Amino acid sequence: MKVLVFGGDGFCGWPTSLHLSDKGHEVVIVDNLSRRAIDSELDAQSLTPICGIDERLQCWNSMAATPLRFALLDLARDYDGLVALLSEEQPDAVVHFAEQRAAPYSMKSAAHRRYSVDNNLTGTHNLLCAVAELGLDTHVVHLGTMGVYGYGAGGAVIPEGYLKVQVRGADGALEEREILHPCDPGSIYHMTKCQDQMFFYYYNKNFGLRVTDLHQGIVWGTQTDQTGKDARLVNRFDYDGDYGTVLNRFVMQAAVGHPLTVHGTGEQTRAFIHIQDTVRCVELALTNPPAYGERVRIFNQATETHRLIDLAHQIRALTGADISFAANPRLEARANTLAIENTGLQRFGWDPITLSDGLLNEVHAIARHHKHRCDLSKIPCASTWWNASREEEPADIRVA
Ligand code: NAD
Ligand code: USQ
Repeated sequence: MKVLVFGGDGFCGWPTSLHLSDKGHEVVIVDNLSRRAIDSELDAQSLTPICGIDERLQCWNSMAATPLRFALLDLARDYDGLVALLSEEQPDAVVHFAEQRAAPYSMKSAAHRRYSVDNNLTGTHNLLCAVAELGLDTHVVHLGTMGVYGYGAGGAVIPEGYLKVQVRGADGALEEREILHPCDPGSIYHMTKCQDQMFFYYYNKNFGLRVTDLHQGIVWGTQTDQTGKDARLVNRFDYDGDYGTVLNRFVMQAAVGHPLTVHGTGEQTRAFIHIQDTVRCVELALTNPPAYGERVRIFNQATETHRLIDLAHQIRALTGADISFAANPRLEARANTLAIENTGLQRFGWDPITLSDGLLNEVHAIARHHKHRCDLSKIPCASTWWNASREEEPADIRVA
């Protein structure tokens, strides 16, 4: 299969590109390297020393049966370039990772909110519009987020994208319908993912595009079978207050002797998935495309849910780290329950990796190995989600 991986230089996109290439697919990475530019803007580097894209490709291609190719392209700004690329390559599928993905970054300032919206929404729309304009038979696989549902279902199991509801028909009788699950975004970033869904719905309905939307939980871990093959292939490990995600941050904080930074009570519950499973799930989505005429296919790409405080205790038990509680810079419920359905991808053969599989030790070892690269000043989360000019932190939002 020929696959274009948009955002293939990023944390999820790079290991996915290597995995697909390893499986014999023809892969072209398409990226504008904006994530590397944001590293410079924030003066924050990956904990692992990632190589430039040329060196990455050279290294992989020296050992791969099918060479990886690269196209430098801004999905949101270069529509003509995109049309030319798709027309030239005629891919069987595209994987769309190419969005600004950090919720705190999207909440830093008006400029960051506008950039996140412009980049994510225009990028997604350009991709769909170009596939439709060219009349391509290309399956679009998109990385969405569990955060589109919000975290306030109060223990009701979150289905895979569609919710069964009852409406009263013209004859007064109750009829069952399935609707897109209501959205409840917490950040501007999450809002862009909610709006992406409407683009998918429209292009699927009006142009017959085949789309799979993978609502992914928080990804943890760094290395996959392929990125571990050579130091030049190492995946990125974000730990800073904007891009670092909670579980990797806790493990890395333990490695550098920093107290684990729990926001608020730590009773927030979130969904998680290991990076090795990200790459497997994307492959399963690609090799099991929706049929023509099928509505947008949505899977919850998440393995398990945990309360943050329980994760912190688990890491303390593993490493002896201290736990600190900071005022929550975000506007989110102090505590929530989260139950999710995730059988869709398992039906295609996904056997999920869980926290109990021992991979936390591997992440800790990687963090310890590179801890000399950590800039402790980058650890605090400085992006507040409420109006900082107000004197007091707002009251907690809806508690599930
Ligand atoms: P990342 O920031 O590491 O990678 C995104 C890549 O896309 C970067 O290489 C960036 O340069 C590129 N990109 C961004 N805008 C672009 C544009 N306009 N044109 C071309 N390239 C562009 O992010 P990630 O962690 O790899 O996440 C990838 C996707 O998965 C995102 O859409 C994100 O929302 C989703 N996701 C990530 C997580 C997670 O925990 N990391 C969890 C759920 C969903
Ligand atoms: N948190 C802490 N301490 C920290 C960092 C975060 O307690 O040091 C808390 C946050 O307040 C929040 C939770 O941990 O309650 C999750 O934060 P996060 O930064 O790990 O994850 P999030 O902002 O939700 O975003 C990440 C990815 C995003 C993806 C999302 C999946 O960056 O791309 O969409 O996870 S999900 O959370 O399922 O929506």
